[in-house]
Amino acid sequence: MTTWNFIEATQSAWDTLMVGGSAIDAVETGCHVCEELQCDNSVGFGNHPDENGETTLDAMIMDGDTFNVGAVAGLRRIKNAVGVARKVLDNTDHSMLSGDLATAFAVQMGFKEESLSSNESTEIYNEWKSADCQPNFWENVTPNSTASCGPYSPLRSQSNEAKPAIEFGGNSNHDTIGIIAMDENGKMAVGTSTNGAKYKIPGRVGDSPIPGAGAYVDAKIGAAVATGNGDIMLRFLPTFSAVEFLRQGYQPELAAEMAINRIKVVEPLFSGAVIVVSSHGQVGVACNGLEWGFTYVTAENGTITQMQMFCEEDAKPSKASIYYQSIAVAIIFMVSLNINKAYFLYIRLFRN
Ligand code: SD4
Repeated sequence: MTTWNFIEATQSAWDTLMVGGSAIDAVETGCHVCEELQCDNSVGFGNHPDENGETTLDAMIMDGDTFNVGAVAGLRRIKNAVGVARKVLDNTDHSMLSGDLATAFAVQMGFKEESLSSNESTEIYNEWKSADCQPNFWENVTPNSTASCGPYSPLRSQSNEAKPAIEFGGNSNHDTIGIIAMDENGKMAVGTSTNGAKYKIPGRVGDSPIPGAGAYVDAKIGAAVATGNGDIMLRFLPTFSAVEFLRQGYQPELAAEMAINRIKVVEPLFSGAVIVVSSHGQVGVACNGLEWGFTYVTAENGTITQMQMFCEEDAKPSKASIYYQSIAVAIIFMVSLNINKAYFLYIRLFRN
């Protein structure tokens, strides 16, 4: 399964499994296809420049049997970020490398060092500069970051207000690829690849390379991948919590909803989605704050299917309210011979 409408990536991951590749191979291939296709401008080189005009990449692969992770964060000047993550997984005892030193590792592993800029990223950057660097991710700085470019200095007084998640950048900032693959032996792996948030402050790392945030897998239980506002998501570890909800016996649909709801309670304007697949292959998906809904792609028995859903914006009834409503129904049933009394009890429970 993949996030968004990344059909070619899903197809290539499936094809990899069909020729005997492992779940990890499938995840790597799928993510890399998206890196080459620059899926939705959110994956791979040549888009989402940072404040210096540079595109940098985050990627991760996780093995559901060993819990081993290979990840790169803020990778510079290497196009195949997921390939480098795979080398971290296969050729080191580490889990994550970052920045320029990840680039040096990649070069040592045989990857080509090259610019990740394109005409498009340069144009986006120039337009952003001429629009006084709006929008941006700065807060509590001088000069006023909602009106001018930097360099900024910190203001003495700090605000405790929640960050306006809605300003993450609209739908165009939300199209990271996350893949869950299961091979014929039931082995599972997950992976992500992204160029992160457009206009990010250089050095910013999102959720995608962080295990438990962008993706998580325990092959005996299931797997989850996430997409959306990584600055918020990595604080809540939604993919870890979704897998833990599965472990507690919740169905994938509920596990996905509960993982999203944990974020939503604190950050109601948060935008993002979580896909959950149990070790039995059942799927659950939930999203929040995605105006156009969430698209995902499944591959099952060779059939690639694109699915579309809209996010549930209304708060779900709490367990307590479901409990009280059940009691009310029971009372109404028991006293159904006395309609007036039932109505009175119902009003007492719900109108107070
Ligand atoms: C990030 N989560 O770096 C990523 C952005 C994204 O789908 O597109 N997610 O915050």
